[in-house]
Amino acid sequence: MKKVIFVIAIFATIGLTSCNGQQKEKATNSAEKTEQLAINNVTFGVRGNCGMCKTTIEKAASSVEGVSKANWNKDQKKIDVSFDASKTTEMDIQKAIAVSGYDTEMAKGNEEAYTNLHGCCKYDREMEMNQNIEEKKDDHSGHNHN
Ligand SMILES: [Cu+2]
Repeated sequence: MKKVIFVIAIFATIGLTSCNGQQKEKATNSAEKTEQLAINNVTFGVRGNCGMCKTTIEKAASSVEGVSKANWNKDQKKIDVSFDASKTTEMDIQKAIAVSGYDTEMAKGNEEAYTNLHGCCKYDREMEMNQNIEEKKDDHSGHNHN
């Protein structure tokens, strides 16, 4: 009888061990998911004129560690950025763009860098940023039933 209990105890131990193994695997998976969730997609206004501006702005944004995607829209004066929230912040990205001479919603373009921009890139510093987007957002909130 004691022997039977001993055998059961062994099997129970094996069962627990393999169960622990599975739990570890699950934990790893959820950690990966959390990492994926840390990718933030943001859109903010950036002033600029042309394709050359686009190159400079996107290069500045992409140079920030953690930024995986940067796409500036010439017509709407806005940029779509994807970044790893555990490595950088939206503010840091806006600052990096400002250092390259371009005004963003939250950071004013560096004066010296602006002066050194190509003639066609010297954008109007009063230019409206993030065009159309704000209107769309306002329209949308108007339809909310909250
Ligand atoms: Cu330009």
